[in-house]
Amino acid sequence: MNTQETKPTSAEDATERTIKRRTFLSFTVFTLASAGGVGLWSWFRDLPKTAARRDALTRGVLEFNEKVNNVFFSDAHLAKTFPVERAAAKPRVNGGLGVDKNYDFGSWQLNVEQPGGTSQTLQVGDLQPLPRTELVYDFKCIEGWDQIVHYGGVRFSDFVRHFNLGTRSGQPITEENPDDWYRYVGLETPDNEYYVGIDMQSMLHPQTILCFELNGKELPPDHGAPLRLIIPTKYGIKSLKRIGRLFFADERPRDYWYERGYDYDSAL
Ligand SMILES: Nc1nc2c(c(=O)[nH]1)N[C@H]1C(S)=C(S)[C@@H](COP(=O)(O)O)O[C@H]1N2
Ligand SMILES: [Mo]
Repeated sequence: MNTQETKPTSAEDATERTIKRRTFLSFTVFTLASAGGVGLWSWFRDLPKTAARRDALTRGVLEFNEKVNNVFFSDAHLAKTFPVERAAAKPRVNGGLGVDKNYDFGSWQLNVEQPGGTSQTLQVGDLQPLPRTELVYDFKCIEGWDQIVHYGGVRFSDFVRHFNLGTRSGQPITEENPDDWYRYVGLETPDNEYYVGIDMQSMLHPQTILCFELNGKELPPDHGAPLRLIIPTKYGIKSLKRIGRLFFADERPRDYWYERGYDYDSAL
């Protein structure tokens, strides 16, 4: 299958490129599927009506399906995961901005804001109806250390779909309507001391989670209780602990470490 593409010349916007590549891939597969369908059909029609004809058809279809599956169900973009036994028993704590030990947890709520002023407040219990997910992966800090950690929570992609967030039209977010997505998600601690901005494409990655568990237990305060982000496609600086505010935007949200000279995307 010829899915050659030209290398992007500008490093300006990775999201745009990923979306374009996806659209291009879907289009290519669709075109090949249609063309392949027509080609296969005339070839099949011209075959003598025998068992060979049936077998050839089945074989052709199977081979074709295999190729399509390779494009859509490839897990090459997923972060490597590990057996739970490999996870650190006492994960290291790093970065205490906005995660004061004396925080009044009773006052916590998640403020979710969409442009245009619509907002809602949520509690961790509101995430209960969503499918729980676990992730054991190698967490990487930009300072040069890493460790395998076992997190639990809900997928951000399930979260936006459940609460119908993230699109300009108010329609549910899907892979088919990327032009309708807000381009960024901003996250901030309750005291606004630490804050990050992340492109929507990365937020919708199947391993990006709103996390409330560590090693199968309630997330401890210094790891960001009651709710933190875990985003394995980025360095640890983006995995904001203790989310107080979550908002959608088309402009890049402010980002604590970007303001101090780090790369905005901090992609791995
Ligand atoms: N609120 C908040 N979140 C934060 C930070 C921080 O200083 N404040 N530091 C980040 C950095 S640099 C890292 S490496 C991870 C560390 O997460 P951990 O303490 O759970 O291991 O949290 C990230 N999230
Ligand atoms: Mo870090």
